[in-house]
Amino acid sequence: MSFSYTFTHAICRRPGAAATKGLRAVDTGTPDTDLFLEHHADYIAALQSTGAHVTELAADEAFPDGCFVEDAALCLPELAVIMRPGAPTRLGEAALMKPVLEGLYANVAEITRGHIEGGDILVTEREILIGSSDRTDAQGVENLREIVTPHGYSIRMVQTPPGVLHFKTDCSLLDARTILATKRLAASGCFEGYDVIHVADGEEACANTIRFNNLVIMPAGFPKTRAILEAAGYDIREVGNSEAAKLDGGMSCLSLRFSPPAA
Ligand code: CIR
Repeated sequence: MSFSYTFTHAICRRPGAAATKGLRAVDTGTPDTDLFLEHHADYIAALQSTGAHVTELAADEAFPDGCFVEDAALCLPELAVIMRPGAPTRLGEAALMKPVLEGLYANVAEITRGHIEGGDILVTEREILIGSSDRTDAQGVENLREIVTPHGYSIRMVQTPPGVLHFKTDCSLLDARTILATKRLAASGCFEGYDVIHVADGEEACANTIRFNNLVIMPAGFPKTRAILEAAGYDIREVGNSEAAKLDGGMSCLSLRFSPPAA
């Protein structure tokens, strides 16, 4: 069983009316909250279709970006770690996630120094890759290293490309040895030792997909990359992402994916 892409559980949070005020690097329009909710329901249905149990948390209007739950925590088989988001408006999302994870994990640790957001963390079968970014700094990474090293994990700090929100904006794990990545990120050499599949030119916005059990869940509307992934043997499910994309969000951001330790 591969702990890096095989999961029994996921946690999502519904986007609220405040999503219209979510952070974005470039304003490409205000998200339509009804359509966002429709896409969100499709996303949850895709996760559930693999047999996973999905907890859907209620929207919290105090946090316009609260539906991007991935940034608030890191869930590993042995423990959960509450992150410390680098975006000031998102800091409180971590505290909101803590009691939820305490209900599922006996061991919930917390980042207390620097900043780190889950979107910058790619957990593979052999290591944890973390991209430094505007949201994730060396102090936060060192703090996470101290927490997870005793559990046998090794952390490798790499660089999120300039102008890219998160490391995983540009890459995804496809299986134990394969990563989907943009050419600009793969060119940095950070995936040496892995097999890399490049997203098609012009389709960089679909690099943020997720492998979730038997499925690769990708944003709708990237036919060339879909064809590449299908030819490589992956079972693809597309989910509409037009509204989350207006807030720089994608498939990984919308869930925490994990298998809690047996009680
Ligand atoms: C933000 O800027 O923080 C949100 N609008 C988008 C967060 C996306 N999360 C992710 O890539 N993990």
